[in-house]
Parts: sequence; C-alpha cells; structure tokens
Amino acid sequence: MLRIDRITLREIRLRLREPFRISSGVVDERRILLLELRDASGVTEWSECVAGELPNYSPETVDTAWLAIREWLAPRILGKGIGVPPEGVHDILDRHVSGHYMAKAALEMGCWGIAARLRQTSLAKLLGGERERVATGISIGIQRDPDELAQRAVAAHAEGYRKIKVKIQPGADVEFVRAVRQALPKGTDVSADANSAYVFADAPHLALLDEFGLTMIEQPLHRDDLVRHAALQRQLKTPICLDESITDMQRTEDMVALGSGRIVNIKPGRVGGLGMSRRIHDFCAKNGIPVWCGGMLESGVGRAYNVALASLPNFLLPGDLSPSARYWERDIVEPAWTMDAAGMVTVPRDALGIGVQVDRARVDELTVRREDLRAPGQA
Ligand code: OSB
Ligand code: MG
Repeated sequence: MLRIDRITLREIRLRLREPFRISSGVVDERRILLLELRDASGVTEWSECVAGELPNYSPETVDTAWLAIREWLAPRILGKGIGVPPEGVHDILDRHVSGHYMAKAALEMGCWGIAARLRQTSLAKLLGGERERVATGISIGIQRDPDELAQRAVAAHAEGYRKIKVKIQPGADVEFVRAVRQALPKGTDVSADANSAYVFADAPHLALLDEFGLTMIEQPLHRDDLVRHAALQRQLKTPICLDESITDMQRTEDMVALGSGRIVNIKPGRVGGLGMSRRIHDFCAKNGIPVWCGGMLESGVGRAYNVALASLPNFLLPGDLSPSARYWERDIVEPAWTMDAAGMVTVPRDALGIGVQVDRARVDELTVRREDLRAPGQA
C-alpha cells in the first residue's frame, strides 16, 4: 500500500535552447508543472505534468492542470490507501471527471514512481519493461526553408538519432520532406508530423508524400476525426500514426476497427498515465500495431517516465526520447539524459524509482509558483 500525504505543485520556467515550432504554435520558454509526492512513510518522488503553455496540442494547459489537480483530482488520492502497483489510480481519477488526462497522468505517474521506491526497485522494472536501452529519434520543428531543415536532419543523423521526424504544415511539406530525404543516406528512418494541420480534402496533396517512403505520417487530421483518418489511410501508401487522437482505450479500439491508422504514438501524459499506456500497448501488441513513445518537450523528470515506458516490448519504433542537451542548457535532473552514438538511451533499471535525482536547489531557483496540497488533517 502507498498513501500520499502531501503533493507539492510547482511551476518552473525553463528556456529551450531554440524555439520549437509545430503547425499550431511555437514555444521558446517552457512552463513546466512539477509535482513532488510524499508517501506517509516519508518516501518522495517527482512527476511532471506535460500540459503546454497554450491549448493548441491539447485542450489542457499548465493552468487548467493546476486547477484540476488542486480542486478535483489530488483530493481523491491524498490520504487514501492505494495498492502497489498502482493500477487502480487511473479509475479513481477518471470516474465522473471527464478529460484532464494530463493532470490525471501527472498524479498517476507520481504514484508509480513512489510505488517503485517503496518496492525498492526501478520504475522500469515495476512496469514490466524489458529493454536495457531504448532507441531514440528526434523531432525537428518547422524551419524557415527546406535547406535549413535538411541541414538539421543531417546533423541529427550524424549524432546517431535512429529516426528523423520533421514537423510539417501546408506550405512546408512536400519540398521540405524531399530536401530531407535527399540529404540523408538511403534507408534512413524518416517521418513527418502534421499536428492536425490538414483536412480530408488535402488527401491528394498528402499522397505526394508517398514517394518518399516515410515510416509514417503522424496525425494529419483533427484529433476527433477517426472516420476521415480511415478514409485518408485508404488513399495513402504511407502509414498513418495517431498521436493527439489516442486518449484512451476506446479511441485505440476505434482506430483499429475503423482502420484510421497503422501505428500508435503513446504519450503517457496524453492517455492519463502509465496504467492506460500499458493497456494501450498490450492491445496494440495483440492487434499487430507497433507503438512508440512520443515526447512533449519534457524536463528530465517527464523523460524518466517515458524512457521506462519505452522499455516495454511492443515499443518497436524509436521514441521521441532526445537527451537533455537537445532541449536545455542544463536539465533539472542528475544525471542528465544522454544518448550514445548509436542513438540509444540507457534505461536506469537498477536505480530506485524514476532513476534520476532532481536538483532541488536549481528547481527552487526556477520556481515561479508553488502550492502544497495535503490530506485533510495533515500538517
Ligand atoms: O506532436 O509529438 C508531438 C512537442 C510538443 C507537442 C507535440 C509534439 C511534440 C514533439 C516533441 O514532437 C517531441 C519531443 O519531446 O522531443
Ligand atoms: Mg505528434
């Protein structure tokens, strides 16, 4: 059993080394919501809420997540006995609270981190992860022109990344992808992510991407549009991968039933946590759908949860699990996340909990707001 008696919410600001542009917006300084959970035994662990600054990728933001956690979600687990492993947390948080997946996930994942520490094991082992190292790809934001993008893709490939994903949008797609494909060695794993920038009428245009042999095109259409994704998939040779659309089990089942895509990007923050990530993973494995772990420009805390998850067996494609130095001058964890020359990240299987230590002094320095939530009657 675990029993969370205090949750400290903090917002920190962390500047990206360079702005990251996707079809729906750009971010240069991350507002990161961190949670520090304390078990009644005194054990503590950190988790991260992946909500963004603006409701462009998802309806949630840092501010809505803070509100949801404080008002509706944290009170459901504070002071309550929770089984280990904490598979039941998802349903406790989900009952009669719709949406707010990222807020739920931050709490749910924190419970997994605490549970691992209580069991004196690593998060990766507690989850049932098997890999000792996981393959990583890079997600490159939209650039000024095709040459600039191609240069970045070449540099990333030289660093060892095993998948090059480029963000696309109308006006920055076919010629950009062509430049990347031409600049990289034949056979390099290249994919494109549209973050819902297209509509179904763009199908003939998107079919122009087929000639580049992409591993996938990620989320071309609106998050709610599984029906048109299925129609689009029938017109494309390139496999569609769904990201924003996959928020729970039903959506994953519907994707498979309708044929809305052939690959799934799992982000634990987007689906309400690690328990649901694992259920989606298992369902996809049974249905022959490869999955990979997406990223949300997390700090080293959020990355730890992603890396542990990506060590499960059906994570068959490289994840967006770039090392700390890709994002930050300096991460908030020790050790910082690194990638070897073969594009592999080591899973901290033999460490306790999430496997990295938070640099508390630095987090204190970066904190712009803080709130302690406690179980009723708790000091
Ligand atoms: O669609 O995968 C996405 C970042 C923010 C919002 C959405 C996405 C992304 C990324 C970044 O692609 C992946 C990473 O963390 O490196
Ligand atoms: Mg995506």
